[in-house]
Amino acid sequence: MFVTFEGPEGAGKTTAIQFCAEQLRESGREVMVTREPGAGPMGARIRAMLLEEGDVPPRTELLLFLADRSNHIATIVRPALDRGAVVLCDRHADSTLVYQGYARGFDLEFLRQANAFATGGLVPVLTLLLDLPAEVGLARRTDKNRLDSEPLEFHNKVRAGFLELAKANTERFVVIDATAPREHVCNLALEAIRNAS
Ligand code: T5A
Repeated sequence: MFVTFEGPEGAGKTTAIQFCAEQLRESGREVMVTREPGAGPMGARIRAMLLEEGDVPPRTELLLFLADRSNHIATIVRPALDRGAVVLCDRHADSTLVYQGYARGFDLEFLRQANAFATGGLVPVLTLLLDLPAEVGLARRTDKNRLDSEPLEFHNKVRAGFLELAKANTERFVVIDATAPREHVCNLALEAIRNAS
């Protein structure tokens, strides 16, 4: 079962994923926690190029996210799904539609096709959108990466883009108010995963 967690910066995805993984493991499921960008040795190198370098031209940025994704799906996610594991992934293809599409301005249809190429057509069963105002999430961050430093207007477009995707894909999106207390957000995420299992 492939579950993705999406949302603006500092929405609490990592926190919710750790909680859900622990709870699901306690009930006997094999759970893989992973993320984009940055899973595996190649992913780690791509992540450093993407988030720790100075300027990265927008087309290069897009291609690096896609390269990370294609490697991640082929070498980590598919094998885990084939074993029957629950895969909890921190960001995936919807982040490309939102950050590189809604916020940077690349054509959405082109990005959909590029995502399908990178994933081989794999689509999550469930996408949990942890939604909150951009400034609330940014204020929670302690260590800033290259994309955090984009202006607030960019991050507002990110939030609006995610909400638009959720509205257009109600069959797999569940939107959670990420301004709620941590325990509440975590429990709602777990409930949504259990309902989709
Ligand atoms: N990106 C990514 C693209 O542009 N295109 C793509 O295709 C992809 C895949 C990745 C960057 O790359 C971009 C998006 C990003 O800019 P990242 O470092 O992986 O960067 O950043 P994030 O995914 O945004 O991860 P964050 O660590 O910022 O946020 P999380 O994981 O959502 O938040 P979390 O759990 O670490 O929590 C942040 C803080 O808030 C607290 C936590 O304790 C922590 O201190 N917190 C709460 N506080 C109050 N109330 C709650 N409910 C809380 N939940 C957590």
